Amino acid sequence: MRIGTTLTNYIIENQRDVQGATGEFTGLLNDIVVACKKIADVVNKGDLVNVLGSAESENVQGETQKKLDVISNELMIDALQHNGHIAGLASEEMEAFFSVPLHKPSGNYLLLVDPLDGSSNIDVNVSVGTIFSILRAPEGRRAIELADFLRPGAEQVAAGYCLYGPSSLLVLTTGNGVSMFTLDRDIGEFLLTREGVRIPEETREFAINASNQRFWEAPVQRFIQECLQGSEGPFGKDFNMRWVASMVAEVHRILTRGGVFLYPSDRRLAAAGKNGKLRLLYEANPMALIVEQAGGAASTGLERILDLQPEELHQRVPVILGSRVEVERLVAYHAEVG
Ligand code: P6P
Repeated sequence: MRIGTTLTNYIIENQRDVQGATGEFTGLLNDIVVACKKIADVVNKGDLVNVLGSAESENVQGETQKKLDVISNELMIDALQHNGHIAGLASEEMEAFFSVPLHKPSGNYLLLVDPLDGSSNIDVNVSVGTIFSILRAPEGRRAIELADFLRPGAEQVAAGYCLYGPSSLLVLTTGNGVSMFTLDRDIGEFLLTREGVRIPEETREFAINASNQRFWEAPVQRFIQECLQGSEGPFGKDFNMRWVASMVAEVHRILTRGGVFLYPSDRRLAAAGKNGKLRLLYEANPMALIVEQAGGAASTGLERILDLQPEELHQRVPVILGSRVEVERLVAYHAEVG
């Protein structure tokens, strides 16, 4: 596809990749893009429009919401709910899913979204992002049920993220590779800037919150120790470490130059009844699809993320993703301890 083409034209020209796609899929992506442009604008303005800081409320996870968490969620719902391209929507910021009323125009897709991931970074001006996952809605017009959202990530029709950084970038897969689009603010369009993105098979860079080291399980302890041993250790190469505390930024770095990202479960999280920190449906699954479509791998350490059968809307899952060689080594270490 011609570099510089708009995202809308790109989707229209690639619509055949989405099985059974009609103009509706293009319309859905356009709605998501409109929301991302609005989020990019308000994130970029920040203090100028008094949107930083706490919203003085908590989300379903019991985490304090930032004002921009709430605003981003509202922008996403407003862009999606009236246009008849979805039948339902689930969001990190809402305990229950949203179902389009039966008397309103409805579409053949379900959207699952983390409207603003990494928002703890927003007050310190570090990159944040929107993550989205698209499933096909059930056949026939009926009320949407929770089970309609609880589908393995391998069933995603498309997945993507929008990274609000030095550039605002939208990264998308519809199951036929990964493409990147950069927002041209002068014309208000996302333009194709990279296509056929591939993650290097091996890496010298790992990303993990090392302050949790004392809580990690043995396979993760072993892997990170061996990375730190560098060229004197079993990997025979020195490693670099990064931790942005914004999954979208970490995944984008990995798509760009390789790497392995870990947010494993640990004793601290397990004691709180949490199986990891990241959410399966609107963080791990979309990122796993993108990473696999770029030739990488994504696992819990024990299972391929895209194979998991979700049991709850906001369930958490350990995440290890990125360059295939290092992910597979971590999976092997987990297998050794059973
Ligand atoms: P920690 C952001 O809150 C997030 O969900 C991910 O984007 C990020 O990778 C992780 O949590 C950061 O977690 O424990 O380092 O703050």
